[in-house]
Amino acid sequence: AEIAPGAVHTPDWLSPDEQRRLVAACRDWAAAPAGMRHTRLPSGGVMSVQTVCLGWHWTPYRYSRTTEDGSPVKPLPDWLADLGARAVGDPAYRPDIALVNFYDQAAKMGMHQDKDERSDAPVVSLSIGDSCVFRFGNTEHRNRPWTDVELRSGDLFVFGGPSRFAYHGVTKTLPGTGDPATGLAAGRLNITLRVSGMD
Ligand code: MD3
Ligand code: FE
Repeated sequence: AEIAPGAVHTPDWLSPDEQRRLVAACRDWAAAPAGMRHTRLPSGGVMSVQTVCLGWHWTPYRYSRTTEDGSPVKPLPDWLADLGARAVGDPAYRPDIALVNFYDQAAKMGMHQDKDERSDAPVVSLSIGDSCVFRFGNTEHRNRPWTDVELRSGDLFVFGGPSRFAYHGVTKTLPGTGDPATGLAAGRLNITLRVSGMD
């Protein structure tokens, strides 16, 4: 379903097997060094979401090849870039950044734009575990109009064209809605694939 020009939601895109494989991979990626942590904000606060980055490390508001403590960022495996190419239906799409977000039952993400990439290539989003309420806004400001969409385990979202720089966020997760058979007993995982536009 196209919820806005360039914003395409494909429910149930990942097979149960692919979801299990991704959960297992996320467990490896979450391990130190360069593992999962609450991103520290310039304000002094920390994000409620926990994140591990592959390819390039994101801190507000730039990408680098090393984490805060100087550890090298984990590589983005070819099989994950291939999955991204399949998601957008273009073998030439080669993401070199993956951000893996983990939401516990209290985590949310405020309305923001993703502008730190130097590319307007699409962003691919994959969701696993508990469902969430995803808020898709407009390109002007973080306020209305927006559309709330429930994202469930296995769902794919591609944000390209005019939707690439739209404000978006996660207002809440819906605890207990995930299937433990994915290997995730609780919480929500979101994997976004992006093109950095950097060498
Ligand atoms: C629309 N993640 O990591 S995924 C993020 O569920 C982020 O963890 C949310 O927003 C999550 O930056 C939302 C959907 C998403 C991701 C990136 C986008 C929508 C987007 C970039 C541009 C436009
Ligand atoms: Fe985002």
